[in-house]
Amino acid sequence: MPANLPRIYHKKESQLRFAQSPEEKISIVKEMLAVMPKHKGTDHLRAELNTKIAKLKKEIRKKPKIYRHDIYTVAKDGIGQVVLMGSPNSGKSTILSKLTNAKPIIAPYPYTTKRPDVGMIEYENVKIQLVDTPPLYENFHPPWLFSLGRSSDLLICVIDGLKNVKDELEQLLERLEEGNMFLQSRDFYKDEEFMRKFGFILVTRPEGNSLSELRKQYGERLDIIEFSLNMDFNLLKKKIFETLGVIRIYTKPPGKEVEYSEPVVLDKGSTVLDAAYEIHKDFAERMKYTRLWRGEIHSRQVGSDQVLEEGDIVEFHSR
Ligand SMILES: Nc1nc2c(ncn2[C@@H]2O[C@H](COP(=O)(O)OP(=O)(O)OP(=O)(O)O)[C@@H](O)[C@H]2O)c(=O)[nH]1
Ligand SMILES: [Mg+2]
Repeated sequence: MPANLPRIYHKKESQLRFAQSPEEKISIVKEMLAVMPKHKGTDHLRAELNTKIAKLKKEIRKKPKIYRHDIYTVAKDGIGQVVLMGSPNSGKSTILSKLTNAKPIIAPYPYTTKRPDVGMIEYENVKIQLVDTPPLYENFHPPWLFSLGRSSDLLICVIDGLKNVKDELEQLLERLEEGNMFLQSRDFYKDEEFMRKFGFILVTRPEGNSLSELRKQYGERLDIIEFSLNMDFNLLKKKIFETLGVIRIYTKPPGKEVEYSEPVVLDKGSTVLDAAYEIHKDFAERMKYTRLWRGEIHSRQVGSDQVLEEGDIVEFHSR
């Protein structure tokens, strides 16, 4: 019997390849187990993953105690976790305070933020989690900070426009590579050596600095956006939503109205089956057939492998 694993499982599996600490690996394997359907075809894989967890736990027990608690994790919330990273005093906490209701400490001197601060971006009918982090600088690469970056859904790197932006960006990208991350836009080529991290660059206080040279050099790989205190923050929120690479679909219980206030958020390219899994694992397993409404097209019955688009309405019929 084939395992028939959902898309989210494969996404986690590729994350596991780049994980560095055993703690991070355990948390990814646990997520893989949580999304795995329960049937005979997955019994073997389930056992394998449980053995893997046991081995990793053994590895942790062997490590000196001091490292064990050296990890700050941020539980994901909303439709995606966006992490701000960058050098000291670049404006990360300022960005968090402008896009969300969070009140982080902002100060005109570096090394202000000591641990992750979290806020929620409200954009149309969705909420996106934004995480501010301590600065990333030479000789300070706590494993938990890289781990947070890797597990994020989107990485925004912040550059201080008062400094030499080219040097700043170069150093930042190098540091990310030390953490196994390659920052790029969604449509850039696939790099196999590092984990592809989708995101963009925000340059704060860009007034005195021309970004045209920077864009010439990095523009194909990365979007470079100017941040200023009087910009239209809604445009920035839109950019964040769009770079998350998700679609919103709506469900319609049979015989009832569409639930527009509660979109189901899926990765682009997701199918009807992925949508059912997102709602509930058992639900996906009981699915009989699905009707789809798209734009002007009247409803039609579709298979579980139908790829969904932004704004689709689905009506699941279960056994
Ligand atoms: N004018 C202006 N000032 C900014 C901007 N972004 C940040 N600042 C100022 O720069 C200083 C540092 O900002 P923070 O938001 O604390 O920077 P940070 O990156 O969180 O700093 P660390 O937590 O130390 O890494 C503060 O005095 C901010 O008011 C900006 O876009 N324009
Ligand atoms: Mg800060």
